[in-house]
Amino acid sequence: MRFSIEDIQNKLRKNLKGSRFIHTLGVEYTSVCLAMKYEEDLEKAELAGLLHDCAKELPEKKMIKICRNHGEKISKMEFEQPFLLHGKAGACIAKDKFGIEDEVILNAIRYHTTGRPAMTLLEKIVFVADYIEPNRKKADRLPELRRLAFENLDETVLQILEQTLDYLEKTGKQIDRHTMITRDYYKKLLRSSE
Ligand code: DGI
Ligand code: FE
Ligand code: FE
Repeated sequence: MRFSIEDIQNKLRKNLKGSRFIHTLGVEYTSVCLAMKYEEDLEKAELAGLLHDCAKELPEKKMIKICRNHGEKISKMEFEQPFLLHGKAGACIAKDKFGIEDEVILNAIRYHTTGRPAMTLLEKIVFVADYIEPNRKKADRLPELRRLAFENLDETVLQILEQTLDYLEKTGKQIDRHTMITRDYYKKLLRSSE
């Protein structure tokens, strides 16, 4: 069963707290804007943006259970910090509850927190939209990153990863190796000639 965008919005409106729902809509339309710029399928971008955080508010135990039931690998780090699983769990829910079968959409949801090396265009769009959407207020250099996102998507991915790692280091948070591996990949891709 495929749901319309409006059906999905209505379900999420009921299930997410207000600020999370507003963020979700921000990622939805920012993903569509980036899809226009980079010629990605608009509907895929809209669905991926809309559903990217659909598992974010589930109890941690439930996230682990959903991932287990779907055969998703759970690393030691993800066991210790289950919020890192909300992308994987979100992809499972998008499939089961919202009828999304397209792996390109599911992967954009799955990898939106840490990213991964050689992301697809849709993965990069959702990763960047999540960070720059207009309701985000706290990150540094947002005006600059918002402009850059429409000029050079890979460079924006790299700068977001560097800024995120900087923040995690400064606040003493544990760093998932995938965040680092993704940063290293984009650094090599973009800075290797320097
Ligand atoms: O779900 P959102 O808050 O909209 O955004 P998100 O899924 O990108 O999650 C953002 C948070 O994830 C942000 O506070 C940084 C954090 N994060 C990203 N990579 C790592 C990480 N947190 C830890 N502990 N380790 C990581 O490697
Ligand atoms: Fe998220
Ligand atoms: Fe988000």
